[in-house]
Amino acid sequence: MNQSKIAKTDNFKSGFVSIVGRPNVGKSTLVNAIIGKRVAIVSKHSGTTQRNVKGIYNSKGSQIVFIDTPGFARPRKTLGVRLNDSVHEGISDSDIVIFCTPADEKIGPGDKKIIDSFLDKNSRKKIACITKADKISKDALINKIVEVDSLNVFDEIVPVTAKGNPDVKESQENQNLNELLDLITSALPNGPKYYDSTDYSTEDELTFASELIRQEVLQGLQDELMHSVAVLVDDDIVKANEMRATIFVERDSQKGIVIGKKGANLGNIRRRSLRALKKEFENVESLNLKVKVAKNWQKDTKMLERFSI
Ligand SMILES: Nc1nc2c(ncn2[C@@H]2O[C@H](COP(=O)(O)OP(=O)(O)OP(=O)(O)O)[C@@H](O)[C@H]2O)c(=O)[nH]1
Ligand SMILES: [Mg+2]
Repeated sequence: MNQSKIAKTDNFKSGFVSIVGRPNVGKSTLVNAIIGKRVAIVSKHSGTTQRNVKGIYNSKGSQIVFIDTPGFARPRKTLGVRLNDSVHEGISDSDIVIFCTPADEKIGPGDKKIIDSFLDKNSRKKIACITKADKISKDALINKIVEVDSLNVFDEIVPVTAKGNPDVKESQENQNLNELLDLITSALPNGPKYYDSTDYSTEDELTFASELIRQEVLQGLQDELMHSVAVLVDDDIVKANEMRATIFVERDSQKGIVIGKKGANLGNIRRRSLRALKKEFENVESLNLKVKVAKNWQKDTKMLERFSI
């Protein structure tokens, strides 16, 4: 190996950064905006992310692996317990913890619970991101920074705005993401490339395709119902032109809602999903969607495993 190559490797920074926070605070949107691609799905509902999703940021001198975790909340079913376990796992696996809290909401007991879970891990650098900074005035943002600072927990506090779904043109622009990246990079140790520099996600194609469809199912649903939805793409078909997938719900009545009057809702989901899938998978030409009832799958460990949760 020549000298210059050794020197370069010596200066290379890399590591793992977990993104934690209550549900719906903008964790997945932040990761997508940093990576510049859709790594994790986003919705207006709490509880969208159901597993740790890794997004990989590659630059000349660094590789940062972001671990987007599910929103941490009081668990009501086995699903909720699993989601919280994923958050703890994400924290343990990381060099830096980014705690997200939205600009337009006060810090509450839900936030404190999450902070407690990484507080004892003194060796980790702790960054607070005040998300959705576009939602409040500059003056209000200063007060928010003071509120977060008074917790005496964080090494850095960064207000950020992250553009939402990469497919939707929204009025807000990304703000402070480069500053955040600089802070992270300077705090990371020298290390190896964990993944190939062309990788930006660790999700396999099947899971990614299922998630794209789930995002479209969630769009029109009420909050209560969204937790009951899971999607599985038939595994032998992902490389073929015709993709087939099943939407699972927990009860017959929910099946009716997802299908809609004369199948109208399912038709819309299918159309939107196909559009999203075609953008990511060149070969996909058609999508066949079925809706099935899997009674109480949120409490069923075997089903949760089947859905990779
Ligand atoms: N105005 C504004 N909205 C945002 C911003 N970031 C996220 N959002 C919106 O907040 C909602 C929740 O975003 P997600 O990224 O799904 O939140 P999350 O924390 O990953 O949620 P869970 O996966 O449920 O824990 C979506 O409707 C986003 O479009 C932002 O910077 N500004
Ligand atoms: Mg999320």
